Amino acid sequence: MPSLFPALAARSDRPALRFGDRALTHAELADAAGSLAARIAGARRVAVWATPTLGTAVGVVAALLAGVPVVPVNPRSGERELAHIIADSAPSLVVAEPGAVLPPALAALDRVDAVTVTGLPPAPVAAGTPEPAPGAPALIVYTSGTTGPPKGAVLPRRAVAATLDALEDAWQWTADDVLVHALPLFHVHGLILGILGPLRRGGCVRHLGRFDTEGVTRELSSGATMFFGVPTMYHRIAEALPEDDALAKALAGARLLVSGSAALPVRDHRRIAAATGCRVVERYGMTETLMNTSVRADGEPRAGTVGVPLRGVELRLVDESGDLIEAYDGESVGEIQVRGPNLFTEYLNRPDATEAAFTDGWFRTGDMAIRDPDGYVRIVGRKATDLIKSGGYKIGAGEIENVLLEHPGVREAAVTGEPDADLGERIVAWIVPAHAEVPPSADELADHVAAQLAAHKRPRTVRYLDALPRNDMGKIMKRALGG
Ligand code: MCA
Ligand code: AMP
Repeated sequence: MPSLFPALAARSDRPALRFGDRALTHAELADAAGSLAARIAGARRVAVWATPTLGTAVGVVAALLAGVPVVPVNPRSGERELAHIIADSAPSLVVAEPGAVLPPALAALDRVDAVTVTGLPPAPVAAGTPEPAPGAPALIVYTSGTTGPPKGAVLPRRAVAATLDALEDAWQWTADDVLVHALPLFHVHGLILGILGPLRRGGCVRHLGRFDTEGVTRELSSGATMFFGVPTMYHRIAEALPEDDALAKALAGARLLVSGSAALPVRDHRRIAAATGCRVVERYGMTETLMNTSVRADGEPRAGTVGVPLRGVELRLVDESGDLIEAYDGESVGEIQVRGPNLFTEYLNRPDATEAAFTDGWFRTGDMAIRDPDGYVRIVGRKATDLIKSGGYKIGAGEIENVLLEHPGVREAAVTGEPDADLGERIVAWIVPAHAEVPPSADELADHVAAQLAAHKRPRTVRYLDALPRNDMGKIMKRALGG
């Protein structure tokens, strides 16, 4: 397979990565990642402690150059989540930013510090190592399901290349583009699109470290051409715009504003367009499929749609009885199923889950959609009510319920998602306390979930009940809770 990063081999002197005041050109990245690749070559798998730093980007590129599959790890993972990911993916090494303090769950792994300095001698690996086969695993990205612990989606090198090249086509993405974003680097959006995307194009990414509108304004006013964000970020931008002329001006000058990971409400689309004259483009993807559809840079922007299938992606709608929906009528609803080179190969160690995810070679996304007469796809919901999208993160209700039930103050627990203007959905925990007179506080339960799973999985609202509504079979009726 041709190189994932041609600009590294070409040793271009153009900027590649910038995190705060630390930056590397493509040639410098080739040397830094190349020397790190030489140290990790031959490892079975490498965990990357995915802080939003230069070291993470170099570590991931190094592993890809060395042909070693990468497991990006949320540095805010709680104990249980981290233990599961490490046990399941069994990496032999962990790459981390120099100085990063790692938790005990990673203590047994050999640690290699990411190389981020400039002025290194040209690295042999970047120049000479043959590329692994297209089907070889590039990354294993963990994603939540409705129940149980997260599953590791094994993403082959072919999928990374195919999705990034399809986006080049859809967005007219070139080496002259400078992307700015503030997304976490342990998911597809921030890492594959947001870091590997610009590197594959020979362009540049500036990462803000954390999201704020000042950073977006600063970078888009000083050479950045594109911004990627989740709807929560665009909502915060829309809220800030009436009072912030500099932000409006900066966004108006952008070549492309892209939203994804969850639906961007039409109201926020409209507020941003009205204040900046710039239309946000939505694209639709999934950890397992990478990107499936997008509004094209040269297409008609239409709020409330995720555009058309990307080059190479086959997309079909299937109704509840399994029949194909042929109509492009703007009203027939079916599940989105996809096929193409952008897909994952399997869930790691989960042949049962992998088999259940496909039907006749098509991947069942669980997302429900309609198609407009001109092929634009509109997502209208999803099959599983036990999946919550909060801040763009996919979160399984069952995983949180299991952890809540382990708290000594909790007798019964149910988790639902409720509409939230900022997060899209907010996690709500419905709790029957073990002792009604001393219920655990909302903060205590949030801390408990954050410490075991991750901060973004913590309940934002806790409601106390005497009993959970159950049907005759004893199953919790979440609809009666409003979930
Ligand atoms: C708060 N914090 C806590 C607690 N409470 N930590 C421990 N225990 C607690 N009880 C900390 C948080 O860790 C965080 O720290 C800070 O307080 C605020 O956290 P939070 O409230 O979660 O932040 P937020 O305001 O809700 O964040 C909004 C956000 C975030 C920035 C938009 O949701 C985000 O980054 N979303 C991106 C999701 C994403 O990339 N999804 C892609 C997956 P600190 O402030 O220090 O961080 S989907 C995907 O990849 C597919 C393919 C696709 O289509 O894109
Ligand atoms: P994840 O598993 O975290 O990769 O999240 C994938 C899910 O995010 C998809 O199945 C969709 O439900 C949702 N999603 C991603 N992009 C969009 C979008 N532009 N509009 C609506 N939902 C989206």
